[in-house]
Amino acid sequence: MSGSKKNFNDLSDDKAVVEIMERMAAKEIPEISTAFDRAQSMKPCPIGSAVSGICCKNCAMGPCRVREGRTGLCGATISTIAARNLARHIAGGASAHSDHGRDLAHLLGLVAEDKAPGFEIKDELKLLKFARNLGIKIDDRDTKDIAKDTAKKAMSLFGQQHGEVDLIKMAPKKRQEVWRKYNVVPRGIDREIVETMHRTHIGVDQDAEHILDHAIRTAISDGWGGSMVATEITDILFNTPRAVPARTNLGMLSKDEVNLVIHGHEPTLSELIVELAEDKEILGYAKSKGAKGINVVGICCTAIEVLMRQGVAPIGNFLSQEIAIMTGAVELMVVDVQCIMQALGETTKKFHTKLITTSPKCKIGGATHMEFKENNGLELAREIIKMAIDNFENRKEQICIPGFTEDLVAGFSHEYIKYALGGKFRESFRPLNDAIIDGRIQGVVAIVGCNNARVPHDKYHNFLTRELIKRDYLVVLTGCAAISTAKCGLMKPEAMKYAGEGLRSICETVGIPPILHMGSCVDNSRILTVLSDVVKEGGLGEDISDLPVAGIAPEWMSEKALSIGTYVVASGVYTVFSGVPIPVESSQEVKDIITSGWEEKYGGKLEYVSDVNEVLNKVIDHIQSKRKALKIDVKKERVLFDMEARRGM
Ligand code: BF8
Repeated sequence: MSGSKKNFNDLSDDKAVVEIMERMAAKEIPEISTAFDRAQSMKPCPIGSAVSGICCKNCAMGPCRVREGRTGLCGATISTIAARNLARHIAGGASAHSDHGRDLAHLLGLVAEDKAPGFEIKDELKLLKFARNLGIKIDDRDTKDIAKDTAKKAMSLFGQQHGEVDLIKMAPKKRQEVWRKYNVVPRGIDREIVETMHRTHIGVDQDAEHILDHAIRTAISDGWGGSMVATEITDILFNTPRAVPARTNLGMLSKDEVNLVIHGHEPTLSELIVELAEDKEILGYAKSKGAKGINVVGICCTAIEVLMRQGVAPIGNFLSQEIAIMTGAVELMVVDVQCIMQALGETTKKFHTKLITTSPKCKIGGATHMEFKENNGLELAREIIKMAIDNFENRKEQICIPGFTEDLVAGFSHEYIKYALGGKFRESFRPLNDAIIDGRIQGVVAIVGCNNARVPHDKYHNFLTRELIKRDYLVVLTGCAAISTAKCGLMKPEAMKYAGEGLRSICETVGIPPILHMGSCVDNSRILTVLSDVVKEGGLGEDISDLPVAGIAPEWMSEKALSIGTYVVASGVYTVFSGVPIPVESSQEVKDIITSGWEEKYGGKLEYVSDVNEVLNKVIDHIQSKRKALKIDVKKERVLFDMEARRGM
């Protein structure tokens, strides 16, 4: 990698990542091609931008590159192609989240039948709550019977052909009515994804708005369906998160312990690895090989799952995955699904690091495949840890672990936020609603999504978070955005000094940081649950679209981000994408549909804004317009009553 020190700082906000790049430039570590390099040496294909036209490759008469005034060979217009492409991306994202949810529902069923050694139901209360939402009979039935029926019902939501996916009833009544009015209530999760593929096949749905309404239906089946199933069952099996202190960044790699990195999205095998790594016998084995212990750390959303429940250190987000290997200190990286760069296969070859794939859905060249099945989790976890230990002696002397770490507090499930706000006996969102109404908190902004090698790493997440809390906007985060702000020190109670006076007063009273880590990407469903509860609490309108809230995906790159953005919009929230455009730039008609068109129907719009300062202003303007509509835009003076005044009341 070439470039001056200054350039490296321009590429990433993460000092640890910059240090590794500098050391590679100084030839202290082997030269490796990273996503940062590849982004510089290969420009993105310009097709899809407003000037170059759009590409349709859905049949073999093409690919057709269509510019303004022309159509594809079949007559498809720019708008039809743009809508079809966006719908397919959304289906891709929805399928990833939902397939993850399906696997957890399957696991819950096996746990209920005692067929998954090592796993158990850890949060019975959450099971009962979820079972009720699915219409399962509770009475005084045995927990395992309830779990069996819950798993069966959750599974059935995927293949359901008619009716409504039950979980949409978790949304406010008014929201459900909006969806029914526009006929976008999902009938079944898999059905909507399959129908997206069918409608976008050559010669089927050719009306951009009609295609995009189905894209909305598909996205709702993700947020209020597949993702909701994934989050709820993960809590049931591994516990609902509560505030948990932890540390982050590459400095959490250990120079004298076996470093085992878990990476991907599914918590199942990783939870077992984390638990087993503390087993005395295994620790003894590690010591017999010269290591002081076993250090399990994580990357991306698998890291977040085990952070939220067990305080495991997330050492980095999407763009840190290759960089972590380059420290030379990673004995083994075990991956499951999603956001795993194929480049890891080549990168790990240049170091002693072993790369292990475990999902039946994911193999990577250069990796060893050790397949996870629900009934072999314990043995597999043990085998993988042993493999990492055995590899410790192959570590070269020259390792380079950047000395950067940061404290953070994670674990803000919607249940924990409610508890933090009201205490054990009066848990409620009332204090949050009141703080928004009296203006100490101006609104809530969700900053979510990825890193993108075309965008300076972490910088947009961190900039927007700082600017928003300064102005009294509470920020909630998930996914790589959350890891980003944790690494820069904003996710700890001490960060309240950066918050405005109003937000700070709430954080001090409640004892929370000014930004709340709500989990992995699949856990954006938690944000939906909070929004519904805030509406139900009262005083801020009757629907999510009335709330002074907004969503931002500043460094997005994955199809999942597009699905999330779309279900958040469908739920009534203004959502801005930045960094790189949503792939509909070439069609003004489609841009109009997903902005003013969706706003008119669903109360939320999906917009791309390139300038990050403008993103900030637009989000603030939007929230202020919602405050105005709610008539809470005028700051009420706090009146302090003395005893005399009280007597006169
Ligand atoms: O699901 S934020 S880069 S890691 S897609 Fe991937 Fe994006 Fe990160 Fe988690 Ni989400």
